[in-house]
Amino acid sequence: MSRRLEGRLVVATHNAGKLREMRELLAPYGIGCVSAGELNLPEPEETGLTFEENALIKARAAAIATKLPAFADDSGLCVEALGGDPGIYSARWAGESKDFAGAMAEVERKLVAAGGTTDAKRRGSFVSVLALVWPDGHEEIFRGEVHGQIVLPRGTAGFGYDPLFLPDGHSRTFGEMTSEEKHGIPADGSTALSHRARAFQLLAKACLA
Ligand code: ITT
Repeated sequence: MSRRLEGRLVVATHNAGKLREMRELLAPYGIGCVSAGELNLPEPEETGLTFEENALIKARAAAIATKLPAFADDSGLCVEALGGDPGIYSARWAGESKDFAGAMAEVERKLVAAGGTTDAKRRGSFVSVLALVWPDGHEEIFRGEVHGQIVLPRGTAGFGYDPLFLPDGHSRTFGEMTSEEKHGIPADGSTALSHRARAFQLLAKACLA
């Protein structure tokens, strides 16, 4: 049974790009939020083997530390020809220095080595799993995905791997889109574009409606 979210919330992330998107998604619902980064909460080790496990690890740690409901995203880029890599390791491929130009070059190098020379062999998806955890232990989890092509990086908008991802049905990469195009929630109730916005639509229907 889903539970309605009210009052104040901790967004359990240390990633500024994600935080910006999550704040934009939450704003219309009048939910105030503070981030784990702003509260200087320690980053829990992401020891899970799935997006779901890691999202729960982050949300549980923040809910316990703050006694507030906590909202975490675990997300990543999954490249079919690489067996789903970098997947849950997407942030780790960029290293301590968060070198996403280097991580995107690594994806391209490995993809070419794996035979990714035609459109059909350059398929991939972005995945976002959102976990909501209340201090009393109640938990909810939502998953969103968007499929598309892995292309040579284009554009400077967004964050992380946005420049190399061309969503199906579009001619511009996430790195070339405005934030409204990438993760805006359509007013007519149709499905949003990005993985995170799609997961958020499910969360909003269950816990914010
Ligand atoms: P937190 O755990 O503190 O939230 P993180 O960056 O470590 O931050 P993840 O472990 O979930 O987060 O790693 C997800 C990585 O996948 C992220 O760093 C990006 O590089 C990439 N990613 C996820 N969503 C993305 C998006 O919408 N656009 C581009 N890259 C994205």
